[in-house]
Amino acid sequence: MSIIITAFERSPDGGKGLARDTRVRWALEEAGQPYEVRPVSFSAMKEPAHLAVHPFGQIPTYEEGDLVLFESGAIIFHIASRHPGLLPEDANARARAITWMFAALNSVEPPILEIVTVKFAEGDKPWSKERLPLVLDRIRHRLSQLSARLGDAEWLDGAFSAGDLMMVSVLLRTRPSGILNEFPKLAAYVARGEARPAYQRAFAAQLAFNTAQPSAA
Ligand SMILES: N[C@@H](CCC(=O)N[C@@H](CS)C(=O)NCC(=O)O)C(=O)O
Repeated sequence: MSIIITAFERSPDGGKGLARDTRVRWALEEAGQPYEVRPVSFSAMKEPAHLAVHPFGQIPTYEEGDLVLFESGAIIFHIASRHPGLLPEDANARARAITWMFAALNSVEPPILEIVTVKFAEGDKPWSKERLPLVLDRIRHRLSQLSARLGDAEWLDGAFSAGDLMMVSVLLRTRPSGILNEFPKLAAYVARGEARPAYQRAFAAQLAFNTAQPSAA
């Protein structure tokens, strides 16, 4: 059954791989599943056809036969549940890997997303410049806790899992701020994730997609 995901027609990051289709591409590459990409423009995202697939008018989405999913966490959990390689066989190890997926999305990504809010959505507010250091300090606090837990381990809990895939994807979003360099263990962890052949393929695919010449039609 063919898999179709959606991605920005042109990612605002110009192909740096920070849009959330990259993490879905990465999971599909780890699972060895071929997929197609349907580009969606910012305006099409808010129209009924896309809203029928994604209630909040966003990307990524995932279609496989009559299964339609949204939310990168749910999509990656689905891929990891259906194919070997992203979740351990042992039930307790599996539960812990899933815990790290939730931790990435619920405890680490929210403070990181505040950078975008303060810089763009609130950038014109008189208090925005004062707020930014507070936001960065909250991120530092969370990253120092994560770094302490990771320690010198290669991955968060034994072998690489969907928990690491999600955590590395979330941490990559701090890259434009440079904050990751303050946490050498986390920077090395992210570099290990980026070095995985499946990540390399996913990154190259989104880069090619975001830098392709628009068709003449
Ligand atoms: N929690 C959602 C967030 C989805 C999301 O924010 N997608 C962004 C792209 S990475 C988007 O579509 N932004 C455009 C918009 O919200 O209008 C997920 O993890 O999939």
